[in-house]
Amino acid sequence: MAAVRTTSVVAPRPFGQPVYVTRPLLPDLQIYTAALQGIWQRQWLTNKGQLHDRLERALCHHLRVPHLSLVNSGTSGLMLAFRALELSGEAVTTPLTSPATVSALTWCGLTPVFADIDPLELTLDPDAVERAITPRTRAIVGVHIYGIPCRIDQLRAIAERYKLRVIYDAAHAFGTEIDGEPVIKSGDATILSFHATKLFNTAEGGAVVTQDRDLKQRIDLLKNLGIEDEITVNVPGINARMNELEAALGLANLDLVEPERCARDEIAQIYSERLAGLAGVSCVAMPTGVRNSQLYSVIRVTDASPVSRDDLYEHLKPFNVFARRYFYPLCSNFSFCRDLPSADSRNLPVANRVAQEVLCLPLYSELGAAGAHRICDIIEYIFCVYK
Ligand code: T4K
Repeated sequence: MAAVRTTSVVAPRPFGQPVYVTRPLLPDLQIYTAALQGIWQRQWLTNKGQLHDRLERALCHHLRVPHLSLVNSGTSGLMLAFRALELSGEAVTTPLTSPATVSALTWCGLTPVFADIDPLELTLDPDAVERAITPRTRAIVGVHIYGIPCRIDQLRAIAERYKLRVIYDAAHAFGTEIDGEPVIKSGDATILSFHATKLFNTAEGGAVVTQDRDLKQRIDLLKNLGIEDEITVNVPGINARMNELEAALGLANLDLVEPERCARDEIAQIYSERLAGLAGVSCVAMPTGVRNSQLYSVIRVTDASPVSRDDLYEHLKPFNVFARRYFYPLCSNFSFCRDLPSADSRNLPVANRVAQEVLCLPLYSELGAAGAHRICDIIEYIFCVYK
């Protein structure tokens, strides 16, 4: 840990309550209770209920996509996409992601092959992707990490050249647009997560988005145990159904998403204006033309900073501020991955460095501008004292 310097600067007061990296968006309880009353009356709890179908339609409209299959988590969405596309062999992916991406590949019998990331955009480096391709490669699995879109055009060109499928993990990219176009329209399939910690949530849940009606039908079949009718099952499926209580929450939350995103814009702006001046600190920014999903407010604390990322993370805790080091450690350093040849840190120098630098700061509307300023005061104080 960095040495403590004596200083006359007055320590900011700790928050009275824990300040987490995020808080779930929740509708007015009366609105949700009214929706529950309908569920109680219908006595229809899951298996393609009325609210499930209504939420699918509402999300297609909201996100401007033709087809979308609701599922019970982003992770199951990934597995369904891989199975529906009948993938086997190797898939080139990023190590800077949630364990979900790599676990889903592994559960589907696919071997993840890690490629390094772009040092600024933090998504897959297309040149590294191309170098990772072997005769066994069947897919590229890109992650729009922190809502930053992958280099879609370049990945598409590589996929066409090598006849590969492209699946995007857009767990962080609800509402992300590039020049006005929804990022989730790219690739053969894109998955979304509606976990409690996401901008739009159904407590647990997710979706698979595709432009291909047949693929949607296959996913709908697979998510319901492969059941075609009462006596016909021709493929092994899983239970990845979203239930009515989750769909009701989603319907009630949908109108709240845009105001929440705007409120988060203001908080992110405060962080970027106040923290960018600190030595060795930068705010991760969206490329030009990208509409930010505002899921995470990410700073990078580099070697040039007097306080390391890990020290800053620890020193925030006594102030009741619980930032998160998403995604440290890298997936390539997990015990079940590190023996893969592509997991060697010499193959992933950028990702290994970035994983030591990133810190997600609290970002949710309830924090307000005052809360964001208070967190900046605390960080400035830590920089002043611990150097
Ligand atoms: N792909 C990517 C790139 C992902 O990031 C994820 C999920 C997935 C795929 C898979 O999607 P899902 O299968 O999960 O739908 C959280 C989430 O559990 C996980 O969904 C998410 N990524 C990951 C980045 O973050 P944890 O272990 O950090 O969550 P937890 O419980 O520590 O929550 C973080 C903070 O949020 C807490 O400190 C407090 C707050 N919180 C959390 C919950 C659950 C609340 O205030 N209320 C809550 O109900 O994984």
